Amino acid sequence: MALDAETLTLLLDAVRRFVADKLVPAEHELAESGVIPESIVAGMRELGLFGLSIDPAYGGLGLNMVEEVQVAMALGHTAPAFRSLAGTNIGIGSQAIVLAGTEAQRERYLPRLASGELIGSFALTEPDAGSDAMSLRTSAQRDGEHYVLNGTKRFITNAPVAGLFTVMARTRPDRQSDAISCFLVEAGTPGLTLGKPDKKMGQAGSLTCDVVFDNCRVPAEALLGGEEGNGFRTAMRVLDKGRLHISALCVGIAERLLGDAVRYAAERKQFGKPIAEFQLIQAMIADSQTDIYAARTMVMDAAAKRDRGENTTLEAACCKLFASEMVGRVADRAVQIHGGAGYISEYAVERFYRDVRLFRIYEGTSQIQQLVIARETMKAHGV
Ligand code: COS
Repeated sequence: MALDAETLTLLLDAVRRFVADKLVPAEHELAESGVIPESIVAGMRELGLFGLSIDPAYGGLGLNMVEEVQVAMALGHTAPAFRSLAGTNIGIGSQAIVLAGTEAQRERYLPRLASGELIGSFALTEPDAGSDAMSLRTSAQRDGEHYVLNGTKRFITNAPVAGLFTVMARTRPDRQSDAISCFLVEAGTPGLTLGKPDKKMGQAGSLTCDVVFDNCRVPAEALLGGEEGNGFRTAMRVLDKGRLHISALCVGIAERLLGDAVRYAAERKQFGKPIAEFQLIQAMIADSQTDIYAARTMVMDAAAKRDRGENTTLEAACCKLFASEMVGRVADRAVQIHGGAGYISEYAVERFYRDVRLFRIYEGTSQIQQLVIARETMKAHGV
């Protein structure tokens, strides 16, 4: 469902103001403490950020993809850990229920995910199943009116604060996509425990940890959609959307980094003039601006295609590959323009340089995006 133009403008203005007035000033403190203040979480709830992609019938804003990516770009202008808290509810933590849940599952979870009262978490990755998601070993065995889950999930975003886990588990041992099913497991279920929060290279405040299932018994109604065998395909569909959202976030962060670099270049004087007047600095500015324009255009095009109901597996992978690599290049140039200051944590570019490294890895590495793009391209050519 699309918002009218005026409502969308008001929403984007409100998000941009919230980012500039509340989040950017709190970035440094977040990096030091790793904790998002309650007042900021409350502000995010008030803006409706947790429910961006959830239908208004369940209390969300029901944005279409073109609208959602614009909000993600706006949120990219600050430390990505802020977006990450709402990010799982917007994307991988809610979309399996939106796409494939039963009406009872939607009614039970979507309103609380939309309000941010409940944090959702997507549990696919395992110690021995990363890029090869289909090799996951977590099992779910039917036992009367229950399933019993056993296995370990790794690097699960927002797991330390999640109230609900969307868990991909094997209901058959063979390597077929329909051997994998999806379960909605509530935090506090006996047999579900969490590992210690991971210490990461960047994105302090975005929490990840292991999720361990040890004879964790869930009612049969926890099976997503009430049907076994749809878990893998649902996960892939969820990732198609998630990859577009992450691409938009990369665009927003790159815009922020270029803004920081340009302002620094205008202030910093060497050889008697601002370094912005040197052509070698201008070349880096120009390359970053070109990169951002290309990525933004790709994301908007793919989002519009998705809104028209077309399959965007190929486009989402192209966007994720290009935008995540692009923001890495832009961050690198931003550090270079800052010179020695760019290596010092007082300047935001040092932190962003570490933060953006994750985008080339999670929700599918660059190499997995290349694989998907090549497969889809060959398919389109009948090969
Ligand atoms: N949408 C819907 N269905 C999809 C799909 C998509 N985007 N991609 C694959 N599928 C379906 C296929 O159609 C196939 O269905 P059938 O078994 O009914 O024919 C099934 O899923 C298996 O697909 P495929 O054969 O392509 O599986 P592979 O094991 O070869 O690999 C990749 C799939 C590599 C693309 C997948 O494992 C992947 O994306 N890995 C990265 C995982 C990831 O992003 N992890 C991040 C953690 S979550 S933050």
